[in-house]
Amino acid sequence: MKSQYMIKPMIQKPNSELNNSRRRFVFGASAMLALMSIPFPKNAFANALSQSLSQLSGKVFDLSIDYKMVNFTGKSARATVVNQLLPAPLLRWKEGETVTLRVKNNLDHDSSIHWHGIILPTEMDGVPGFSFDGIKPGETFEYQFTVQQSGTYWYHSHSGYQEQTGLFGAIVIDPATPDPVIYDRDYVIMLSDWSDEAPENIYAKLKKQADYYNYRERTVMDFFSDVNKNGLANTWNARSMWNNARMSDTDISDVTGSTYTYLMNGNPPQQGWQGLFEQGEKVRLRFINSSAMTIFDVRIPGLKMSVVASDGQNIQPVSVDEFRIGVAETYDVVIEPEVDNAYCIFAQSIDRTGFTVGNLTSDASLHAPIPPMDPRPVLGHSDMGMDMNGMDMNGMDMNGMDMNGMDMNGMDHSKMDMGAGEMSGMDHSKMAMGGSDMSGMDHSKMAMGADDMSGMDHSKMPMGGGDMSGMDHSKMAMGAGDMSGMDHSKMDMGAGDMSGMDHSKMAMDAAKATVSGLGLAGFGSNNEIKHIDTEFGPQVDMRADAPKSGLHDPGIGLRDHQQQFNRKVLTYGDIKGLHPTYDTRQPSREIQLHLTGNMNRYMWSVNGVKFMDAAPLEFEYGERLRITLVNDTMMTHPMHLHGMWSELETGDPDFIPRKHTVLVQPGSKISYLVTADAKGQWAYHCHLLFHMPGMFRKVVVK
Ligand SMILES: [Cu+2]
Repeated sequence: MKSQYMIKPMIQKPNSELNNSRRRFVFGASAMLALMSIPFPKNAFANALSQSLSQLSGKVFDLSIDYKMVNFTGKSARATVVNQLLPAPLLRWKEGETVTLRVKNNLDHDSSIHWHGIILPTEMDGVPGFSFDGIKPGETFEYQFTVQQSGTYWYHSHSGYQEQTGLFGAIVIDPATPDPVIYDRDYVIMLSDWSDEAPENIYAKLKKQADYYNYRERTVMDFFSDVNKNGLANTWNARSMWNNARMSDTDISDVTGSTYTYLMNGNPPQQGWQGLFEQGEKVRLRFINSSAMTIFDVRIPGLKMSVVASDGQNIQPVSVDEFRIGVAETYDVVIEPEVDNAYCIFAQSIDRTGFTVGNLTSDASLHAPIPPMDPRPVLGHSDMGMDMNGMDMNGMDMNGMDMNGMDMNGMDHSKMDMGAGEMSGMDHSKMAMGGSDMSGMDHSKMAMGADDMSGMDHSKMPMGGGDMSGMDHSKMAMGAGDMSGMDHSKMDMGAGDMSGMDHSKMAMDAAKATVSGLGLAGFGSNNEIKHIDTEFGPQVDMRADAPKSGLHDPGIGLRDHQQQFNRKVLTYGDIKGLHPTYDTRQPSREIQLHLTGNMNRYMWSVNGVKFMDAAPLEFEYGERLRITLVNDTMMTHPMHLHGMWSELETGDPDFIPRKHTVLVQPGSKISYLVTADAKGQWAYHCHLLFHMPGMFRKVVVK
């Protein structure tokens, strides 16, 4: 226990400017409360010019980039726009056609447009320094490429902070063959974050004080309520841990609603976006998160959403009530709204400091009420990659824990989600279960996904005499978890009555269990998590020693939504490609990359090395490889690889979904496969705009 623990610094900031901002925020929050407690003003949509996206279609497009004064907050500020629009015009292409895009830069700075998620030649990718030199002031650059895919994508500037000031637009590509998704009407829903502050100033403030925009540190009142709930010792330990790590347990986002106004298709919340539908229509909503820094949680109260595409690629439909969309990700959902009703499309920021809304109705005079925001999330031990899930309790001595005679009959482990559990290294050696009555234990919903169970040592776990008849493992899916290395050799199951144990549907597919750490395509990595030398030093303030898989975790702030609100939240583990896996080869190697940083100094890096000092990553043309990302920070990072698909290993080798941007959760790991089928130089980076200077790599395919 650290004696220098103080409450004061957590509730008071010496910085007077900050105090002003705090007052502003408090005002903002109460204004928001007022909004939430009453239905949407009846005339809000009618009075305001609820902006819809303007669309350009065809094969040749003229786009011009300009500055423009806009007003989203009551104050006017300068934006960067395309054809005078924010968001930029929606471009509608057709799969198989060759498109030409003439982009004129009327700014007094270099500019560029990157076609996000589009498979194209490296010189058309629009990244200054990699693909081309950028577009100089007054010049026009002509992009031309053949469209080889269909679905929902977007485009944005890859120069400076232009993306934050409005330079982003949607791309919808209609498929060459009949669309497997059935719908009568579609809308693009573009989510973004606007600030009147110049992005240069936001970044400068973060460099000076990383939690500048975070005024939600837990207060002294929270402290006493935690004491009541968890006891003094536990609260004290948790608090001093956070203090030692010099982080706040509510630092979910770097930049928050204290400066941001969240927009839906360019409409601030007080105005909202509106979409109409007619009786019996299936409506396809194409969500695009074109924010600079904001991850959103999206739901439509009263409606199930069938998620049909992720990052433009069709997936096997998943019915959900809510989903998280990382910066740069896209999700298509199909809904079946009822006529004479209005629905609120509600997107709240991950840190619950603000939201943006739309009204979906068959009758323009109807307006859905805006739901309250969910409670703010609080970071826990597991977000630091410390697995406290009753599994790896560092330092806790479970030796001699005597479970003899414990009646485990009727134990319900149904909500014990081991999906993401890393169980390697578990030592059950002295856990005596002898004599326990385990009949009636229900493991039915105990999903063990593609867990790495290698290294589990059950050697001295005597189960002698235990009555295990009646244990039902039938739905205990153990996927193709690597169980090599599990040592049951000395697990004495002696005279236990195991008759009646039903393992019949326990798909262990032993043939698939592999001995190598590489693991099979579709199931992710089995390799040991290693922190290399460059990860040690003042540039890195945290290393996840027991990162869990991010696959089945809805994410910070969403984990209890099923139990609390009965909302099914999409997880990556739910996503399976609609199209069978394109490249069925096994990966021939794996690159483990650690997302690192020093939160307090606002420095971001990969493997502890910032972009400027890093050698490029080299892929061999044609190779099939795996990338495993380990998040050694408290932030959720959306990682985007240009030029090639990121094939997320969600547990089904036959239907590996393709993505272009993958959220890596705090203290977690995730794996995807890449076929290096595109020669050239490609960017690979965190899509949080202010993380990009450090958390960035050049990928060279040759
Ligand atoms: Cu990041």
